[in-house]
Amino acid sequence: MFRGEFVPCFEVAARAERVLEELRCRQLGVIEEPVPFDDSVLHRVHAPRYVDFLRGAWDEWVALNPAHRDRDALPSVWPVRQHRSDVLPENFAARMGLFSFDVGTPLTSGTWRAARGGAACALSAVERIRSGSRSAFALTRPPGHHAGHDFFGGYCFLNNAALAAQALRDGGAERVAVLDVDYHHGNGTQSLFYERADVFFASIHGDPRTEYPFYLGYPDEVGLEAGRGFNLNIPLPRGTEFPAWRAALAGGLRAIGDFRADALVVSLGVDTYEADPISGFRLCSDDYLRVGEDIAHAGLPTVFVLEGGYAVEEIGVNVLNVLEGFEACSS
Ligand code: Q9C
Ligand code: ZN
Repeated sequence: MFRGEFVPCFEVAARAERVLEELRCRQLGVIEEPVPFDDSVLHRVHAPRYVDFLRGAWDEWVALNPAHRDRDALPSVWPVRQHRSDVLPENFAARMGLFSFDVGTPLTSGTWRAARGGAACALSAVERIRSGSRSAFALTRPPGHHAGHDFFGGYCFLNNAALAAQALRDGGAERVAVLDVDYHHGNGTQSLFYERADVFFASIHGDPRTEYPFYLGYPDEVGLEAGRGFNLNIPLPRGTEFPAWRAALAGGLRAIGDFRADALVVSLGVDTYEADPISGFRLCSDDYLRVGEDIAHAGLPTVFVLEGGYAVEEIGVNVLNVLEGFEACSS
């Protein structure tokens, strides 16, 4: 749902297929299926009642009316400030609104399976790191960084990067950094770790004064309580080109270095690309090689998690350029 009409979704299965195709083509590392996991792992990041909702949502939607079988579910009503979010309504639409923040994120018949599969990829990538690999890439789709403790939006349902960061912590890493380079601010990830000193969140993104998700991502958001000083937002204006973007990346990486992280999770969105249909930065395909190199120079075990990137034709090349640049500088 966009500007009052139904339009084709930008977040499509072909995105993942293009990345997989390019992965096969460049023969960078080994490609593995994710390892199964128990849903209780999701509760390390997400509220149980939220996970329960997502798991059952499609069947509930179809139970309301069999005609819903070929219609996406979208929210239509939301609690705002001073409304209650402690009581769980019985009404399906009311629960859907409680757990979401935009009307552009349809829930479809395959949503739970795909989101859960993405979470499995992120957790399996962490396992790879734990068994000694320098890096692993989770080919996740739908993306995750807009999903919070109990909300979906921005095409995201389960926060794959946050699940990876938490799994690294649970596996013994003392300090984990999340570097979010997607065009859009990672509002879900930031809010999950905002009061924590063990997970540093740094994000480079379109200025929230004009860019989605609008309500978070300003530079004065530095963390709260124990988390104070462990959140870094670097917003840049629409139209930003690679030299300025790269300088912001250097700033993010410097902060991560000062934090003395044991491991790094990269929320890898390539919607910073010049031809992205919904974003406003101007990175070129070759620039992504430099992005990978710069990230590699942090010298950390690194889990890459795919986020946005909607120029479907070029998404594979752009993602693989990051991974190839990283690889070239880490062996
Ligand atoms: N014209 C991620 O990149 N607004 N999410 C779309 C469409 C929502 C992007 C406006 C963008 C969400 C993970
Ligand atoms: Zn994005």
